[in-house]
Amino acid sequence: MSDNENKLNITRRGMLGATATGAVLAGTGLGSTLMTAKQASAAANANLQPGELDEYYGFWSSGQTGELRILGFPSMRELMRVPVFNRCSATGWGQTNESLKIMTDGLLPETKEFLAKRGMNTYDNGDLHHPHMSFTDGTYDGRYLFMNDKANTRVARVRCDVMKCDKITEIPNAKAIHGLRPQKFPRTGYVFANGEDETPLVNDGSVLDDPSQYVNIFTALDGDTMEVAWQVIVSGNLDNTDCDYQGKYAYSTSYNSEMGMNLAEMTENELDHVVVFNLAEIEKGIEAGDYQELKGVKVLDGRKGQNKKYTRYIPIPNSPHGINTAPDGKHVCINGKLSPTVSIMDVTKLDALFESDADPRSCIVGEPQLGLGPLHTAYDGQGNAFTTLFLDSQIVKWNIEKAIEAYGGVDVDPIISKVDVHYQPGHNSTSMGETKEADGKWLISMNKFSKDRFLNVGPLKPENEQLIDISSNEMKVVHDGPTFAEPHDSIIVRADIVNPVNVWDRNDVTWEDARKQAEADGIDLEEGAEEPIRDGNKVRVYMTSQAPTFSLEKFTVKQGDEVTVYITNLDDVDDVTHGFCLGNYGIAMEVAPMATASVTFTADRPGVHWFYCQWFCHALHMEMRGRMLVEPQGA
Ligand code: RUQ
Ligand code: CUA
Repeated sequence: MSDNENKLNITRRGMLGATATGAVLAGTGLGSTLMTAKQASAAANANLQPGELDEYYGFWSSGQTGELRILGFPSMRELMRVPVFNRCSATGWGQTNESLKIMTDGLLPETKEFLAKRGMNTYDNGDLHHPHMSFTDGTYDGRYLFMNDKANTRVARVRCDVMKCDKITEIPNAKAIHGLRPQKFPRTGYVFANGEDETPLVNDGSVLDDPSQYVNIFTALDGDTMEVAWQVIVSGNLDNTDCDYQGKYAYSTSYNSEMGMNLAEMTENELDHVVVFNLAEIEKGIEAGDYQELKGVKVLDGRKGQNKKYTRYIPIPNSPHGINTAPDGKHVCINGKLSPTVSIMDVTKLDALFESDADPRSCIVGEPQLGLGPLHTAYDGQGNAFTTLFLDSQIVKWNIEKAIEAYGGVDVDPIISKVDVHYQPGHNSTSMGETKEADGKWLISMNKFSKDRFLNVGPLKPENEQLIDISSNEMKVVHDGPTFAEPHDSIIVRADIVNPVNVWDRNDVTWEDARKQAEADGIDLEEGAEEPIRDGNKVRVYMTSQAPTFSLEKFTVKQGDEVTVYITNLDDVDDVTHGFCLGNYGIAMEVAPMATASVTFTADRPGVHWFYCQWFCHALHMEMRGRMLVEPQGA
């Protein structure tokens, strides 16, 4: 923005009211002179001094990057990247045997076959939109994070004790897992996952262009085992999902109730819907055998017009997107996207929909007009809601009770204030806002475009996530946070809930296979072996690492051998991670304190090959290296 444009904006916004003016000024540098004392103190909190720790963890998705990111919040400092669906050069994720087991175990047999034909073990891309933590009794419990992969129809879990992915499940029958939420009560429990794209139920190529045979699938996984518990066939593309604080219902927004195949067909209807899933009735249906088994999963029919007690369809204007349960345990906001409205659903009225044939709209108790392009809503735990307006590039703060009164005919305006964000926000998240412990301190607006907010880095620009102080009615943008592709969604979790370890437990399941193999070879992982163990053309090298040395300074194999290198890091000190990088072999991995990691490759290049520690560990880190000698074939 040029100075002239700023001046114009200030004048124009000046007429719209003080809130918008403040926001514009805050972005110009003039803002500092107008900062209230409260804003100054909030800004000070967000800008921590060196060495100060954050009050919250932020768990960020990364969209098409395929990883999970951990931020310190509110400082917005990026702390860690946890590879999940992607391939990671630093950690060896997607290459080590331990990560490949996690990435391949949960794939469908047909996918394994498909990938094998392409010479691949697993997909190396993903599209991770929605990270959410496991719940106990309506709030985060610090056990796991769950996340979706829209690109290759998977759901993953990250262990919060070590902050590593431990399970990835490919979802059968469904296509493109998008919205995902863990059950809030009594605990997780179920993880609900939406299939966004519709396909023929048996998708074997026998049906191509007969949309009447296309279906969408809603999936419940068991969060403890990461196996699919059941699926429900529904009508319409499923977008986002959430569930109640009572453990009775899950619900998903659905655009394209028309089941159209192109844009014109998909947006034809004025009303789309929310599908409500009755968990107890679905469990009864399974008990009673009212399902078909498809690819090993029990699939119930909850399509519109089935009139079974599994689902109800609530008409909502128009292509609703985000769906968010309020911390009051009663209200759910359904964001209209193509409609300027947010529909408020009262979960206490859902029983009646299933028991009698009440008008499905009877659970809608408010529908305020908030602005253009409402996508997602977050909460402060004090009865207020914050909705992103994609087209208006604003966040609107509004009061839920007032919106309900207005719907009942009372002449009140539920809108409290609006603030400009830069630019085009998708998700927003408040501190603890998707739990019953929402604390109303901070809001993050995840904006899809940064345009001119940062130094130009070429045609591909970062996104911009803006930190907003919501401790008063006037929302204050206090920080811009550029990010690489494309964190859709985030959660902000009080730091005391998350307690990762510093050093791995030697008994961890992660290297169970390595331990078994070592036992079979008569080797102790913690001691390593002086010589490679040969088993036909398979060779196993057992090494330990302790700064600044590997237990082997060289080992010899034959050209064509299938070599597995196991490394156990005996350093049990905070932050002494070693690595193993084998030069010109394309091999590299991380070995964290007290962990074992292994990698398998074919030694098809004869000669001397240096391996080195690729994670800085010691003053003699550069010297932490050794040689692999590969004898040429026939020698
Ligand atoms: S959903 S904004 Cu996955 Cu909104 Cu992205
Ligand atoms: Cu060990 Cu660097």
